[in-house]
Amino acid sequence: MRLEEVIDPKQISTNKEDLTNYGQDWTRYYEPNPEAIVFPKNTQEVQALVKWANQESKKIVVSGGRTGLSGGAVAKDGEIVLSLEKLNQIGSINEIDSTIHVEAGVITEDLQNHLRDQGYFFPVDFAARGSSHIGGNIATNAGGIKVLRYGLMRNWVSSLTVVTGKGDVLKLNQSLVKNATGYDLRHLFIGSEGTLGIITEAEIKFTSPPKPQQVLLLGAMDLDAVMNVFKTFQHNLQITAFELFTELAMKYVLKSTGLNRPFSTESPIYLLCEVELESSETEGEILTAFEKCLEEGWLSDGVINQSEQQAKDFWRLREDITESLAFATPYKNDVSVRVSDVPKFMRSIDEVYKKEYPEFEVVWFGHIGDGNLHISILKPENMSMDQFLQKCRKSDESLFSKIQEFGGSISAEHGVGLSKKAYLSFSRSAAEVEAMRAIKRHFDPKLVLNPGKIFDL
Ligand code: FAD
Ligand code: S2G
Ligand code: ZN
Repeated sequence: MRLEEVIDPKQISTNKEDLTNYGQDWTRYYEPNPEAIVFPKNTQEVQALVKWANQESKKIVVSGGRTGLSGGAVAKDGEIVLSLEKLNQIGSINEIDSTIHVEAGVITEDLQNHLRDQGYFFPVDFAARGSSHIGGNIATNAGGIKVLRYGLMRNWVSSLTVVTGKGDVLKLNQSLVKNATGYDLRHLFIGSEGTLGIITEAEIKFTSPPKPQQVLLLGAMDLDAVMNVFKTFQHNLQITAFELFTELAMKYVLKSTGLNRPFSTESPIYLLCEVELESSETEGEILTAFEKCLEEGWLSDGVINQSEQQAKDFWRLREDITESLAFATPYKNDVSVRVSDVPKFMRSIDEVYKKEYPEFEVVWFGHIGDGNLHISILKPENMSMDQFLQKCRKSDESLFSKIQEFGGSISAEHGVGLSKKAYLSFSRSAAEVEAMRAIKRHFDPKLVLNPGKIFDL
């Protein structure tokens, strides 16, 4: 049976531009080469496509907002890309359950704004919010800048409708708060990166907006100082974000945004700390914590936002780092260790880079409050892409051996996809990977969905 007999030909595209755009995500190391792009409009059409792929031995790559950073939505081997773009309806809100029904293709920021306009708050948040889909956020168990206070995407999924790789439609958990009836299969699909099933609908939880917040931009002397500042703030205040970036990151983001330096003192490390003003005393408590960190010599300088605009500008210094580095096609890593291990870990890796790869410009930034570091290695102008990738992949071995030593993760929040697949064993045991393969075989016996992502069978 031909694809045109399964879905309206108007919902199929094979034009070159679409094949390129929908065949890739944010990574730029794979040549997109899909056979066609299909745009189903509902769960039933997704199910029909998956059944067809099983019958015709076709492979499907599931595509959301394509902001992924590990190649999960890349179609490089003639697959059919199934885009959830047309499943973009925001449904009814349930103010008793504090849930809202969405289709998978709803853009993250659209949901945030829709709930904000009704006086509610959806806290999964990061710089790609304007393009990423809720379905993609669920499939990657997205983290972002507010995990410290609100957790990851996993914490906000009340129920899921999924089309499994064999074409079954599963309605998981029915938005029950308590449901002790065997394995919570919802949590298998969350973070499965499109390899077990296609999320078509979800009931998403929401909460009340935080009280007004203050944002501090601080200059820290070194990594041990960062830990002391973190301890001081988190044990006295309700912090919603605690982000780090280095002077090198600051240099690039100032250049690309044209923003002003928040204060004149250049520091090796900058911290962005967002604090909720829980009571009229909180501003004083923030000042006390800030002054203590200055007196202890942990901070060189710092500033507390005096306006909404300044708070936004401080956030841009952190959130625009990715865009500001894009010119240098950076080689990215997204790793995590226990928060308390960050100083030792970061120092040990920085030593490796400085000693073995002196030509690398390494930009460190990330959600330090979660022990999550983003590393962007900028390609030296005089180095070919092939040579650069070869050196970076070689340097990964040192990075991931260190990760293994610290019991950390080779992918903190961006997923494994294609780009981290070769290193999975640094974070997951053979027994764990075997268990994941068995689960994959159950839900997708003909290996229709996202072939070659996370691990091979
Ligand atoms: P896509 O890239 O389209 O797909 C991602 C994976 O999910 C693929 O494996 C795909 O096959 C699968 N998938 C997509 N939709 C579905 C579905 N409906 N059902 C099943 N599988 C599906 N991520 C973070 O966690 N934290 C951050 O702070 C963060 N910051 C970012 C900043 C920038 C500037 C950029 C470009 C990306 C950032 N990301 C971050 C990464 C990315 O935005 C997230 O992983 C996001 O959740 C991906 O959503 P998406 O819809 O773009 O997914
Ligand atoms: C962030 C973005 C991706 C990167 O900004 O928090 O997840 O490594 C990252 O550039
Ligand atoms: Zn991040």
